[in-house]
Amino acid sequence: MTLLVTGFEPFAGESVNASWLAVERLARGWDGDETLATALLPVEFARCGPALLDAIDGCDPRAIVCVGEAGRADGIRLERVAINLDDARIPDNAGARPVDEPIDPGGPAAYFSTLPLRAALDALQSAGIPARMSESAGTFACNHVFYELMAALAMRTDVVGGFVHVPYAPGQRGAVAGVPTLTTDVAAQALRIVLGAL
Ligand code: PCA
Repeated sequence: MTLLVTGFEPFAGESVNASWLAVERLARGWDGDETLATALLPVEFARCGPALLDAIDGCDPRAIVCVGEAGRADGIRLERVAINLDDARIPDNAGARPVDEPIDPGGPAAYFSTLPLRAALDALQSAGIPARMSESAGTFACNHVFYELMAALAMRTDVVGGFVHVPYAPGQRGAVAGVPTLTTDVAAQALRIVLGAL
């Protein structure tokens, strides 16, 4: 069986994205029984969903965990709900800045994650990793991908999926004094734990 984990390209003037650093680190140290597939998604409203769907088609996973960076998050955020809304505070990497736009005008208002989030949270906390449930993945590209993921899985009972936000990695531009960070090693360990809860 295959597990698909995705991360994002850098955005907002950063040269790296903590989510992709963590996914790369996870993949490098992977020794699980299942095959781990990874994909790097563009921070572009128009292209991130199709890129995710291509990756899913390419590896036929039984579970999909999309990972994004949430600067200023103080720990791992297990996203519970994707909402049908694009509302960008800054332009994406292609210069698009949708405001107050539905992702799918005919779609439901929201979808819930189908990952075992409670088990994942308990395991993260037992491992001493700062983590919490989150009721909003925002209204930028991460929520957009999360919504498109859950829409694609809505008719499938054989595949689970969801979204996890990680804080900045140390050394990122946005990680100025007072902003919490999580090392890439710990973020990768957190992703391993989330996969272990499946
Ligand atoms: N974080 C952004 C988009 C890409 C990423 O890593 C977000 O939270 O929407």
